[in-house]
Amino acid sequence: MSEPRLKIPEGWEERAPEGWEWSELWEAVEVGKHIFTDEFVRKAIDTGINPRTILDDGLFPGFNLQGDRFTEQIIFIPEMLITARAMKAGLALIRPLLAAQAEKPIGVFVMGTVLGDMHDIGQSIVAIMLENAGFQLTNLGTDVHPDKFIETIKELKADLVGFSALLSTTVYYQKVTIDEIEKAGLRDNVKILIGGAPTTQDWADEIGADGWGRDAVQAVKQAKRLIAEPRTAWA
Ligand code: B12
Repeated sequence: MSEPRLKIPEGWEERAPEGWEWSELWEAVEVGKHIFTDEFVRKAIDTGINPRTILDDGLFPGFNLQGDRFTEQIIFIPEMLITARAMKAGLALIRPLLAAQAEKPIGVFVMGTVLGDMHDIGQSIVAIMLENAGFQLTNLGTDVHPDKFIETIKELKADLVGFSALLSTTVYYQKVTIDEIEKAGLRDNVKILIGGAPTTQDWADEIGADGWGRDAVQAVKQAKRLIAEPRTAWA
């Protein structure tokens, strides 16, 4: 494969104020300058740029460029981690803005990345979008043991739970977690949504999940579908 290149979002100028430039942010995320990223995203928010635009046009280009390099083994874990830290600095500022736009709570959603898996950028974005769609969101983070999911589902009387997995090895723990929920006698109380790059609708069907989301938009669509479906009420 040829050397990965920065993919500039088409039409970004129309979504930004006159004279605005994202290139400094693209580079900051790429090289992992998280303090600069924080400052730049604050400036974008203060300027009134839509948070989704900041995410798509401002934060993703530099992140994706490094992601492609990581996949091609041009860079390795340390470089990818500092890029992820910068990305998360930006996400942390956007999250409350999107949550503030949310409608009244439509359901309790517990999100987490399954056991053995440290990837959390995608699930954080899904969580932010679900919050924005009106779900009351608890994010358990990464490397979540099935017992932790079960404990939290019970404690919060969750309506939905979401399992993210990015590795072809850890998708197996989506199945294990579903099996454990079943064994704990909670399977009829909670709807289960899965996602992550190596997952598919076929995999979701195979492991008995209730839904699968390719991306954050689909995740919200599926969550809204599932919240309307009948399930056993919590005692
Ligand atoms: C960033 C990254 C890392 C970072 C993670 C930092 C962090 N805080 O997340 C670090 C450097 C730690 C890392 C480590 C490793 N990684 Co990595 N990583 C990536 C990378 C570059 C980007 C992943 C990402 O964030 N994508 C962006 C988000 C937005 O996309 P997403 O996660 O797919 O999420 C979207 C959808 O999938 C969906 N979605 C996600 N979750 C959920 C959940 C639900 C419920 C729903 C409905 C939807 C949904 O919606 C999201 C938004 O659209 C990918 C390659 C790539 N370009 O994708 C490799 C990649 C995933 N990593 C890979 C590997 C191999 C590893 C390591 C094993 C490397 C190593 N040798 O140690 C370790 C594993 C560590 C571990 N135990 O988890 C491989 C996996 C291959 C495979 N199929 O198994 C990939 C594909 C790279 C590659 N081609 O080699 N990685």
